Amino acid sequence: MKIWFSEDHRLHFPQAELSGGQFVTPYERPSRIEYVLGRLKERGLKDIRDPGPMDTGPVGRLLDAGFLRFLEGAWAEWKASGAAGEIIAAGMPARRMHMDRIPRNIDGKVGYYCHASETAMTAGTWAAACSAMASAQAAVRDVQAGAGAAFALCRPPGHHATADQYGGYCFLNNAAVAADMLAVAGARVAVLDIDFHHGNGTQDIFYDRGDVFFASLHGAPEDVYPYYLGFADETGRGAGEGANLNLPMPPGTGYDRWSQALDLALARLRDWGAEALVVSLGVDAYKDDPISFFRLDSPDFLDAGRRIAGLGLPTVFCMEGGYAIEQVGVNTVNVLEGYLGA
Ligand code: 5XA
Ligand code: ZN
Repeated sequence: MKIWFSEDHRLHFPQAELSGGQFVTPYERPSRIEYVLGRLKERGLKDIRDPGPMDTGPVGRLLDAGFLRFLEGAWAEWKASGAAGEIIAAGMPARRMHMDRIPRNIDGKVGYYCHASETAMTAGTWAAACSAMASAQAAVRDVQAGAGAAFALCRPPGHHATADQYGGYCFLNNAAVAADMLAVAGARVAVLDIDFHHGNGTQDIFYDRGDVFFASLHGAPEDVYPYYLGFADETGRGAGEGANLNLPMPPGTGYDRWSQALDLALARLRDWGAEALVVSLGVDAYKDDPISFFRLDSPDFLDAGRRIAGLGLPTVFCMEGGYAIEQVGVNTVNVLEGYLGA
């Protein structure tokens, strides 16, 4: 299996995350990736390649043009406004305010294009986000050329980013663009999101579409971010009705219940007739993850990989979350090894 990865992820390293009313060092930090790379090499998965530049075509086709322009130019505009620190959204349009008028002021624009203020942007965020997207795109091309599977070691992650908003550590939705590239080429595509957090961005992007099925296993939104999406009764709309499956689970969920949910999602994807698979591969369902509340253990990720392989589909894995830093490598590679060994 080829691994697509860019060193440019390091360009995104904000110093601040708003957490519990304090600024802390972000949980989503470059060292996470070092642990994944280290474990990949330790386990003989050494075909690690640089993806080259992002292909702007598929990104521009799926995501909002104004949002992309904003992300690209935000840092320069922020600095030009005299702001001294990192870009952090201070206010967002709320109930009964205008959602459709884009402010001229950069502080207002940041709030307009952001949905969660824990996520800071810095000088290198755009370049890093493009490099993560390039990895996802290279993995798609790999699978389209006949590889059974490919792993995009994306950082920053993507599944919370919608077509026109960032947040939850995500700027560009890598998995969604990967799925869209596969769908545009004619496949019925399933996105299976096993990150602990609901992939609100991916769901939102495909909610009206009948050619991409989105299934997510996640912490119940009543209890955890993203809070306002990810409920079981969200089943898709219009042509997308029936192509969205949310399986929210409560605090303390262990592998027995989680793996039953996984089997249910896999059965639904199979019945729907998926021909290609994108896995949003987060490993924050791990028992010691600092911002999550599931109880999966490291060997469970091996088993999950085996079960996913049972679909027998060409598969693009895109890295999402996981913050128990030293275990992120083992848990991520366990999914891949479970898949490859099946
Ligand atoms: O998958 N998403 C994450 O791991 C980020 C969650 C951010 C919560 N504030
Ligand atoms: Zn997550």
